[in-house]
Amino acid sequence: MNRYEQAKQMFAAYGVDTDAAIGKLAGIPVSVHCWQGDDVIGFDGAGSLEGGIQTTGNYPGRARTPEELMADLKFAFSLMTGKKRLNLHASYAILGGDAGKVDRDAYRPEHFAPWVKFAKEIGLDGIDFNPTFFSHPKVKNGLTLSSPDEETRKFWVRHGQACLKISEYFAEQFGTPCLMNIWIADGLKDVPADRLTPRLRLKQSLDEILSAPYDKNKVVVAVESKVFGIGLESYTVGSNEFYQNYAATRGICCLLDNGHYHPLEYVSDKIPSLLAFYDRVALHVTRGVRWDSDHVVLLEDELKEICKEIVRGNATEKVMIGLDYFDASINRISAWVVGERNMQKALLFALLQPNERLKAMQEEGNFTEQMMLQEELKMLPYGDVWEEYLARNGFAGSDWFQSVRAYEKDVLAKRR
Ligand code: RNT
Ligand code: ZN
Repeated sequence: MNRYEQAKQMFAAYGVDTDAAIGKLAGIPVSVHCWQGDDVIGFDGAGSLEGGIQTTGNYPGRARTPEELMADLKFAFSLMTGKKRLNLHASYAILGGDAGKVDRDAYRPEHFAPWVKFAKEIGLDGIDFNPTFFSHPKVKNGLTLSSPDEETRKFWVRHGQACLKISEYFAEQFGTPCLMNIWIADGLKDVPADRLTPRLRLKQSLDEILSAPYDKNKVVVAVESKVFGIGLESYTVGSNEFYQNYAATRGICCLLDNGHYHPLEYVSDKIPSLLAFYDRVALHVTRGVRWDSDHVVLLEDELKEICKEIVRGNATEKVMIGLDYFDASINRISAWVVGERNMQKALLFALLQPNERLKAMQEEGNFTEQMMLQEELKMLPYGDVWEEYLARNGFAGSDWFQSVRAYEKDVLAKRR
């Protein structure tokens, strides 16, 4: 009996079907962020990353052009497992002859056509999208949609509307809904004199964006809250309460980024809270170290807990999983692959729990056995099931890191 057959029996003893788990895992889409490859700079002219977020490190090989980023993504995707989507930001527009002429408030689907072609060529499930409300000269005093300057505010409203059209285009091209996630950095460094007025303006701006016609079956709009940003420590206009109420009253959804809450608040607990009210919940899976640092996703307890909530809440089709991290201090391809594989590993871990049995114990108040079982389960041979999953998906015995090293030597190191 090989290791997988043995593992299969061990899990079966707990009532867990490993074959079913492997099959299910392959069908859960994960949206991979393009911005790990170029340190969140994009191609529409930004010289540096602004908006309270930061990449640190200067490991060689940052992608500087669409061609380089696509080549890196293609390679990284070839090493990732499972059903994958591409998550793009508006700042990754490929403007061609429109460069310097067309601003973000007038981007059109055609500026993203090369991305569609690329994603189709490598067999992705679809593209998700994010308007880019940062790293741009029209961010005024750190504000966009909540700006008191009407011209500024209107510019960013038009940007949001333009992005709805582009999102719809992505959905049509792939036949899968496109998640359009709105995150703005708007906030203040120091103690505000007025916390309400900017929020009222944000509410108005979002209403104006959503008043543009779009097909709700094609575009799923989400809003992403945050606690603070660098240089914006005292006040964030788009807070958790603001967006949750906004989403609930407007029939859109919330995006939870697990780097965006106070250290003892857990996204694993927020997911089921929202599932009690919403058809969909979107995620940015990241890893904050001390702050919203966007370190590479590791296989940690909270990630497993997040996945358990998705799986045992029967919500693999309701929770839209996206990754959001950017580390410039290590090989960026490796960063992409390690994080994506950890997402998959955590999902597999959750799929391999005897969830119904554990739930029944909780319902019966059988907490003694529930604790015992949860702890016993931690030592089962998950790795053997993971290896089988890899083998069934064409990764048998592959030393993926070897090829990353070779790519670094042949491609990345030559970018100076
Ligand atoms: C910032 C948010 C946001 C960005 C990306 C680039 O704190 O997490 O989602 O990381 O949009
Ligand atoms: Zn995020």
